[in-house]
Amino acid sequence: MEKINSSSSPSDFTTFRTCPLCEATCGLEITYKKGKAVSVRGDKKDVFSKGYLCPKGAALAQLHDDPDRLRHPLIRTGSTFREASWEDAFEYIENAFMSIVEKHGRDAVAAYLGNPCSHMLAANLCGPIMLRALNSKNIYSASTVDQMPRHVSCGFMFGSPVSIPVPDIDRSTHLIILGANPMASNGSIATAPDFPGRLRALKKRGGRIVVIDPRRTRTAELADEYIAIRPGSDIFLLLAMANVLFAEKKIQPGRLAEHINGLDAIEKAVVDFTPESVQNACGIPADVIRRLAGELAAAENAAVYGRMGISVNRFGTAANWMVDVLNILTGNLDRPGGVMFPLPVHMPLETKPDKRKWLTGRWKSRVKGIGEIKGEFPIHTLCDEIETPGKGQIKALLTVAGNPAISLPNSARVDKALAGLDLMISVDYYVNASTRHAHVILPPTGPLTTAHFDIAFYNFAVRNIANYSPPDLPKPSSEMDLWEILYKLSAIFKGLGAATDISVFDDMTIENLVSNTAGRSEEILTSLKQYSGPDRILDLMIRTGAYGDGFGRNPEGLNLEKLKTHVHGLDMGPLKPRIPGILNTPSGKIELAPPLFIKDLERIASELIKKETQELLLIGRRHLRTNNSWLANIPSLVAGPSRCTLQVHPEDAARIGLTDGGMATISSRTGTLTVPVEITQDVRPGVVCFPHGWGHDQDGVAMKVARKHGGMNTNLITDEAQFDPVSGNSMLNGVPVTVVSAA
Ligand SMILES: Nc1nc2c(c(=O)[nH]1)N[C@H]1C(S)=C(S)[C@@H](COP(=O)(O)OP(=O)(O)OC[C@H]3O[C@@H](n4cnc5c(=O)[nH]c(N)nc54)[C@H](O)[C@@H]3O)O[C@H]1N2
Ligand SMILES: Nc1nc2c(c(=O)[nH]1)N[C@H]1C(S)=C(S)[C@@H](COP(=O)(O)OP(=O)(O)OC[C@H]3O[C@@H](n4cnc5c(=O)[nH]c(N)nc54)[C@H](O)[C@@H]3O)O[C@H]1N2
Ligand code: SF4
Ligand SMILES: [Mo]
Repeated sequence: MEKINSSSSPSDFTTFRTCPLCEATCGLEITYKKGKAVSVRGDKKDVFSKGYLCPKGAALAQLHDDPDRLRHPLIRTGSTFREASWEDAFEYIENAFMSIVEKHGRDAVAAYLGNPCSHMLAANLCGPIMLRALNSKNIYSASTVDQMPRHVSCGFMFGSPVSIPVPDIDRSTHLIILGANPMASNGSIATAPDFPGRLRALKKRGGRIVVIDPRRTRTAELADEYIAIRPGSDIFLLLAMANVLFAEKKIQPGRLAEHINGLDAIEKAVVDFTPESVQNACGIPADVIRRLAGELAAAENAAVYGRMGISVNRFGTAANWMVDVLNILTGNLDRPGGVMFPLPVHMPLETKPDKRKWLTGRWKSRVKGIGEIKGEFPIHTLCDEIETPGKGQIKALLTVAGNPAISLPNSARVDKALAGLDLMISVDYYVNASTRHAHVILPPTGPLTTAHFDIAFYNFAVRNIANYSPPDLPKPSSEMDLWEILYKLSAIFKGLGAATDISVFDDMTIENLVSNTAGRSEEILTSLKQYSGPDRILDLMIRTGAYGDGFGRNPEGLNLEKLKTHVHGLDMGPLKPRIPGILNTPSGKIELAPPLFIKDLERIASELIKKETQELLLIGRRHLRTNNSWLANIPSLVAGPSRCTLQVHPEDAARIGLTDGGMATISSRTGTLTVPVEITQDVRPGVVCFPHGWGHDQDGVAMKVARKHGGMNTNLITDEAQFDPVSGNSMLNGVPVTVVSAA
């Protein structure tokens, strides 16, 4: 069932698999000739994406066959690398790791998990096992330059940082989008292949879309109304909308009324945030704010959806919190067409309330005493921990699928810190700006020779969907799958040794996982025997999950074997209400007014009275043909004119003396960049916009195409000292900058 042979030759065939490159999980139809992928199209029969694909998905075969994508481990020799065997690479790591741990302890070894970790089956399921084996406090990830505010707001409100409601866009009649540009990003924390098509369908149904963004994006162009907001000020708008709902007696939580705590506290908290008091701060007139609130309350159903743009600033948690408060006050949480909680096949039906409050700050970072969030430290303090001598100083760093030297704020500092490490181990496809500093690079096998299942993103899908893709091609014997690499590292970190047999470690792992299955562990282990690695964990999760066969208890139920027969995916239908079952707070209710968030309002209110400055505020932008910093080596994705332009409003350009196509120097506390200028009405006056993920021409980067299209790295001017203290999330948008002409 997995492959359809299209001719008599066994090496000519067609496969259907899920694209691993973004959150949209599109189905691909890949044609192979002589065992090589020759075309990638959208799979018309895919139950979720129905044939949609974007230029990145179409380039998946180019990525797989990219000659610069590493096929062998590399070990540093002076300023270059030599190809090494896997045995040599792991032995090197074991020796270096052990010597650092003996001298400096476990916290001296840090890990950074990059964005693709959330896309990969092996990273999702075997990554946590490796981190437990590492047993270091110094864990970091791309989450704190991204969605950590969303986790924190949901953790406190619903009791679990991964219980995140998503906009039910296929049934919505009113959608307010703040700080998201799904026309370019294809959607985020809202898995919806063909997001553009779904938005058009919403309009066709007579629905209304409002986009709130400092830049008139393609999503804004498609919307019924576009509102240009001042960067970083969504919290003021959202508080004022809540204020209006109370003032105009439009609170209507409906069936949620019996499931919420803190309604009075919210009313009190927002009372001073009148539309008049916030209009200057957010740049939106009071009457527009009133109308937005009124329309939201009046809609038959509605979803307020906020993403990157409201998260990566100093009030990210508060803004994510208020988004859900508005959804709750208008009765739109957990109802069709509002925002709903998905129930994927690998999750259990009921979260078992353990009655313990979800907490942050359970332990603190060494240098600045920054609290842990969701088991990790905010990335803004990584360099503090690498640079500051003393017991527990980071001496070694493991990166898995991350490019911190380009993706993190104040990249110049990050780059220097990486260069000074005693040991850097990188699990990555490329020698790029970050991994060029590694002592060992371990490349996992490519995207077409590994299995795929979206553990993370089916949690956020706008329908309950499951789709498993086996490897299209056999993995070459000289390559290792990501899970095998992670288990080898786990064995080393646990002190079991680099020579540990992966299958032995794999058996140990699964035995551990089933050890608490009430007397059935032998029987369960036997039924899981046909699989290994992440597939085996996935089968266990599916069978004990909401739709699972319960290892015989529900014979009609699902298991991996059955799922595999659905080559175009399995659609369990639209989202269903999940409250109260999903709530995991000690009260068993939704906490509308967590004390930590209420307290944060003091800080937020104090910003309201600050006087306006003349500084310009820098925001970022994504392009359909990019994926953060890492697909720039694919020719079809970088073709055409450079996308690294500084967008400036004509009024600002005239005042500063900039010309379209001329050069400007942009500077901040952390650095200076000279960049080409693009004058456009699309950005709000007072805002300049530059994309992230560029700057690939450093010494040692072994990506020929990316080097030619190098571009400039905007994170040389973003500032790690600016962050949201509640979630630790960095501020990447709304960065104050000075721009002058470089003519
Ligand atoms: N093509 C492509 N797709 C991607 C990615 C990519 O790099 N390229 N990256 C993936 C990743 S890792 C992520 S996290 C997602 C992100 O997915 P989205 O959140 O949809 O991503 P962005 O396109 O960055 O949209 C953020 C929007 O917020 C706006 N904005 C900036 N500051 C503010 C503000 O203060 N308030 C408001 N209201 N808006 C603001 C920006 O102008 C921008 O339009 O995309 C994913 N998909
Ligand atoms: N200024 C600014 N900065 C930003 C953002 C922004 O909007 N503006 N966005 C932020 C966001 S949302 C994110 S998520 C981060 C992303 O930050 P990172 O996750 O650090 O960076 P990526 O560019 O996604 O780099 C991914 C790395 O993983 C490797 N890789 C890709 N696929 C695989 C795989 O299957 N296996 C392995 N082992 N390696 C793989 C690639 O070669 C690359 O080195 O950037 C953040 N930085
Ligand atoms: S939208 Fe995302 S999942 Fe779909 S083809 Fe493009 S990169 Fe792949
Ligand atoms: Mo991200």
